[in-house]
Amino acid sequence: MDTPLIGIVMGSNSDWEVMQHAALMLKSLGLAFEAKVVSAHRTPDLLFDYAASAAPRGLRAIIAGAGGAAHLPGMLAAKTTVPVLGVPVPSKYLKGMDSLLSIVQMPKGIPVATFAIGEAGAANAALFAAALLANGDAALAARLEAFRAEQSAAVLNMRLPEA
Ligand code: RP5
Repeated sequence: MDTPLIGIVMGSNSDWEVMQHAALMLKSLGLAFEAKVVSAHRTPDLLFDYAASAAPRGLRAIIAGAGGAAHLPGMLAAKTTVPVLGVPVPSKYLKGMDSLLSIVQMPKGIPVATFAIGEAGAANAALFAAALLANGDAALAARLEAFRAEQSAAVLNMRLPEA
């Protein structure tokens, strides 16, 4: 098993349905990652340990997903300078608007890169993490280019039904 370069964390296993899209994208790009449940308010000590160990363990980015009053990405970012990519997970009552606003509205000084609510945000966070790492990895940059080319080809091949 390769040493993980990207950490995917989420506040609950109920977030996995969304966050698995980050994992699937990293897998398809051949990037080593780990995925764990770390809750900001239910396991705060684990959150601190995870953030403290991230850089020494070689993590280059952390993709953090949470729903509701989503403290996880911001608190991780407060405790490590490893880039934190926040994914707002849809919530039952406010449909993820609460998650989005709590992740995106970080006060000045502690940045969290915030992505779209839900699956698209999870997949895009993985693509963004890959782009960060591709700066120093030509093979990964080529795999990202290939992904883009396949995506373009799929759209160019789209056909519409007869009206
Ligand atoms: C947050 O509360 C989690 O990120 C999750 O989105 C939400 C609900 O958690 P569960 O009640 O499903 O464990 O902490």
